[in-house]
Amino acid sequence: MPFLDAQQVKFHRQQLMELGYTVVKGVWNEDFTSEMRDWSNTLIDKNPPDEKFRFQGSDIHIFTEDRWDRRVHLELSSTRMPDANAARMIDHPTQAQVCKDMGFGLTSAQEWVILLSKPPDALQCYWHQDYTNWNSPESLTPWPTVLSLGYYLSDTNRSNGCLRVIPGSHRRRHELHDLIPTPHDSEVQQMTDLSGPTFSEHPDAIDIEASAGDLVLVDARLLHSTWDNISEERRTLLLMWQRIFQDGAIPPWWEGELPIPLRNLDPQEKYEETKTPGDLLRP
Ligand SMILES: O=C(O)CCC(=O)C(=O)O
Ligand SMILES: [Fe+2]
Repeated sequence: MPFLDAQQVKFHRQQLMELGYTVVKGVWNEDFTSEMRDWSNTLIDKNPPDEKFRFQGSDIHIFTEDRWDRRVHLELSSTRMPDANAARMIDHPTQAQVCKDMGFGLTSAQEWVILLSKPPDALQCYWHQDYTNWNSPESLTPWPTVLSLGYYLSDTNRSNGCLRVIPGSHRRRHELHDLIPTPHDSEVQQMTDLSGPTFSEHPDAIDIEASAGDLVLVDARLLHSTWDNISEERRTLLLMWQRIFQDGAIPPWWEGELPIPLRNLDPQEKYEETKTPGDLLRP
């Protein structure tokens, strides 16, 4: 049985394409959400956050047991471990149903879940985006090709470090693109002066408040950051990545024009990866 009706599908697709994000309410039920909350609390208590990741909080990668068995370079540590819950989240049946309803087609899911937990008094995250294929015309697709699927384990708002985004910045250059350092590199991780644009309260930014168990879908190209956590509770996010519409695939439900550079996209051609948008991204 579908989770989303036709009108909801239209709404969420439109938001995802025009704004770069959408929130599907109540995908994890209360039981599953509270089970993941208890499990993640134990994990975080055992592996307290490292100061190096002060803009993320705890940054723990939990691998499916299959992926862990195939590991080559991975070593067990306080931030890298296998757990059966990873597959339960990645293969969650309601999430799979939402992806089916949305018409995401063939998806390729990363085989680990990222746990990002901001303790009380944690700093905000910096403005960044998480896309790495900016040299390719694929970076101009109206639909996402790299998508994060996230669940907050508490209701989020400005005072406990909710997500904030620049709507539309996944497809249009925004002034922040040229004012911020390369995402996740040591330069930004080591910043101590938080008064500049990288940590600014930009007037174009909006808060995304989610309830515990909502599915927050974000296009990897979207500029985002978080607020700091000034509450007394930790704020935990469980995040998964999926690739969709790969190798030039066009969603069967897409009815608009294709951006010109995309019409000639050769899926065989390989572009050098870069985390920084170049000339292809226009205002
Ligand atoms: O901690 C958060 O809410 C945001 C984390 C983030 O940057 C992301 O989801 O890619
Ligand atoms: Fe991010």
